[in-house]
Amino acid sequence: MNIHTIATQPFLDQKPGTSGLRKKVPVFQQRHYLENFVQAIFNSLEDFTGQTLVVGGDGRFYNRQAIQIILKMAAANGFGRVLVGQGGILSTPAASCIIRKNNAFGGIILSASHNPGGPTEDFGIKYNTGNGGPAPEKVTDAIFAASTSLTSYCILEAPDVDLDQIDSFSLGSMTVDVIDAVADYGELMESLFDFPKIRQLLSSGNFRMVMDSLHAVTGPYATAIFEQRLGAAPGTVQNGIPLEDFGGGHPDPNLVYAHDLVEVLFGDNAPDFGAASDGDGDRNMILGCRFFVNPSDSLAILAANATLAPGYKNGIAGVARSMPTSEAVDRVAAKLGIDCYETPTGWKFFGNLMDAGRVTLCGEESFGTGSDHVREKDGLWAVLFWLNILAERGESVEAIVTEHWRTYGRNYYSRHDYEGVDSDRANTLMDQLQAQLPSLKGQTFGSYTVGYADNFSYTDPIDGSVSQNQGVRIGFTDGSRIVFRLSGTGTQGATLRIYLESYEPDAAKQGLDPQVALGEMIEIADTIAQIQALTGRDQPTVIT
Ligand code: VG1
Ligand code: CO
Repeated sequence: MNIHTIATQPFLDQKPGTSGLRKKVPVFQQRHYLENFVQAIFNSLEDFTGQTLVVGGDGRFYNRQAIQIILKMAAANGFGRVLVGQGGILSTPAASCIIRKNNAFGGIILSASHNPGGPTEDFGIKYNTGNGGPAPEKVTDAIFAASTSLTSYCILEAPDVDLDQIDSFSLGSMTVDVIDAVADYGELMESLFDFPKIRQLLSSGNFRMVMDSLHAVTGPYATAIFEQRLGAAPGTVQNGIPLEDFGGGHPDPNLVYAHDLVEVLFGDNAPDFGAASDGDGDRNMILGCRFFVNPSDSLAILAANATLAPGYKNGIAGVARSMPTSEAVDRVAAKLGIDCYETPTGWKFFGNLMDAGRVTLCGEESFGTGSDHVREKDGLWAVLFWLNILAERGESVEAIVTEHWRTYGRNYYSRHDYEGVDSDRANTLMDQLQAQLPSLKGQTFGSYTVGYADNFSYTDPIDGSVSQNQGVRIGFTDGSRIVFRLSGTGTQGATLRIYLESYEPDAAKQGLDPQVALGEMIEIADTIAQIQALTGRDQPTVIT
């Protein structure tokens, strides 16, 4: 075998963020850059000789080249077998499913999720452990440590593998199995949801849906599941061919970036149901006819209606949400008498809770929902869950959501993002906030009084690990909240996220536009954090 050990020098910027290492493509194309990070992953792991690794990505620019490098490095480092999705494609939840189903040692997923793709846009790589979930902080810390002291990496000299044929190949003494990217995942979905009932709904002629895959990874999955298995009309899936640059778009399922879908669902003769997913297929946006479902509400509604889906018919063990996610799901958990956990932002914090059987459903305000069927958030799973609920209840999306508010009260919610802010300015803003924390409690702003102010710290109840500085929280005595944090997924400057929430129990006051309902909160956030003055911006880049 022709294994080469290549001398290299560490790059000092390979610290994984909220979800793996994300950089511009030209950064990854630097000599040895990707190789170093992959070797750092392998160096941080133990006892994987002869084991199985799962590899795939969201199809963005540089996906195929990166996979060829990873395959040859996996062979040189002693893996026994690699499962790779056909065409190099695997959605993030499908990769998680395949790792679990095959008892793989772990997986490498290539994606920068909702960030744009193309020769000068974003690329990313992350490692998932044997439970199918994103590596926890102790693993990502070990990878980073390994990356800073790397002196060489190992790679097999061999021709490229044909990623387009479903077949087995030998790479040195390792086997590469190119597998159907959709089959296992589709089977798992069929085991959780009532496919005959959803099929009835979709083929009844009285129900129209549109799924926008935004030219990203879910195209083949959505077409196979909705159009082929569930009888939705051909053309139900739009922008269904994965493209290396996502057609020039931003594969982010929100009201701003999924504008084509929004136009359809808010236009004349709008269909009953619309959904979109992100670059790597782990996020979802749910729309009804002229109606937007806030992701925090979506999590609460799935929890409240979970037993309508066969996979959850015996009830759910508990729920978890990231700290900035609204407290809507907490109210459902209280009513169901189950535990509700509050974790830092990022799916990696849910893994231990799911592995321990403490929670079944998890969610984040950032259009992420999922369950213990895999260990990643799962966009199409959420869409199928909604379809299952709609098929069972026979009501519109809007009717289901407004009825939920009447029962539990409405948590008005909005997130304001300031993207591409100068890093020094953003850090100054966070430092000044931090400095104010001890004196905020008891202060009154307009009609609101601060009940607590802190920087969120999380102690994992399973392994006791502590994660500090996870976001500044300012809670008011009436239950309203403002949260400030800096993004850990961006690749340019800093992104400041401000999360705003208030609670309205009175059904007569639940129909407001959240920007109006939260108007005073928005002003208070600016007063306390001096957002406009410090960022130099007079409005957010994205409001969701
Ligand atoms: C963002 C979201 C977070 C999500 C993460 C990865 O992180 O806020 O909720 O888990 O993206 O999602 P940040 O640090 O930028 O706020 V994905 O779909 O990029 O894997
Ligand atoms: Co994603």
